[in-house]
Amino acid sequence: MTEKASIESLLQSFRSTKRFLITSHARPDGDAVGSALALAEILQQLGCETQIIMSDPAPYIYRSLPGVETITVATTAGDNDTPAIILECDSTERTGLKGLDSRLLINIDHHASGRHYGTLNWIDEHACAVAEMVYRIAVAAKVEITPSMATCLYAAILSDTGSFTYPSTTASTFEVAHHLAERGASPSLIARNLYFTNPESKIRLLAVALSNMKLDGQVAWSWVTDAEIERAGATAEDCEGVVNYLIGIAGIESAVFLREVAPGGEFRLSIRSKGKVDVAKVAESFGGGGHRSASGCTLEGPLAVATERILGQLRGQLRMGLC
Ligand SMILES: [Mn+2]
Repeated sequence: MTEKASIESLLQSFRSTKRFLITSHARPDGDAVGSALALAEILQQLGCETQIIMSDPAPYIYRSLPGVETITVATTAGDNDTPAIILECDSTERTGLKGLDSRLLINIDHHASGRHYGTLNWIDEHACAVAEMVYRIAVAAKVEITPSMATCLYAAILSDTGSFTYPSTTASTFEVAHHLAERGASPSLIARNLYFTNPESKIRLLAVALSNMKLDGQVAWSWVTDAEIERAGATAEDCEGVVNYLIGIAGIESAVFLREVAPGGEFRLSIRSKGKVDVAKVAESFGGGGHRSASGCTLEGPLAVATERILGQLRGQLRMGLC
């Protein structure tokens, strides 16, 4: 289906439905939170009632986004008759919410790993963020792009493009950003809220993670244990973005950061690539997903085993590419 046809069928559904549940993945990122908030506003302008439910709260740095207080944190999706719009998830399980499967599902995603599990599906892996797709819906629906909507969408795009640095950043990304800035998004204020309001615990945890760093050839990796997270007074959320420091090293092509989820148990992995390695494929081979240059998955511990498994895959991919 073309983009125009996909958006048209979404708009038909939006116009004929009174109430929507909006959700996104567990441990929501800036794109998940910003896009959900902006989409809720679009739907409200179209006369729909909306409820945003997520299985985890919005990360600290996104708590200044307008409307963030309307997000309900719960483990079940509530009323079975309410159609659900699921943003950037390749399955209903990814939401962390129970009770989604027996209702009308609208799936909007920009991941290469996206699957057509919904009643309606719009997957555009070329979109720099799901927020870009939500923006296109707003334009097609001819709703007013308010300053709060513009702020949420701009923050989502800024974070999901790595501050306009990932390969997904194109001229059209800047066109969208340009329009959002015209509609009331403040680039400097949003950047301040995203990058200069970190909790102290996040920087303390970063110090631990960087002291654990190892380099081998073109691969960098690091980890934090459950005990180290606790000692730093940090949370799982404080681990977001650590991997970007590792991939920032000259000569490194691929980086991985492992966070212990439970003592001796599982590790949550964030994987990055500068382009030679397709880390979406690597994550998928372990049941995860994401983009070519940024992905994630979960591996069983202990740490040495999880590390060897992921490094084996990354080294294998680098060898295959004869890099
Ligand atoms: Mn995204």
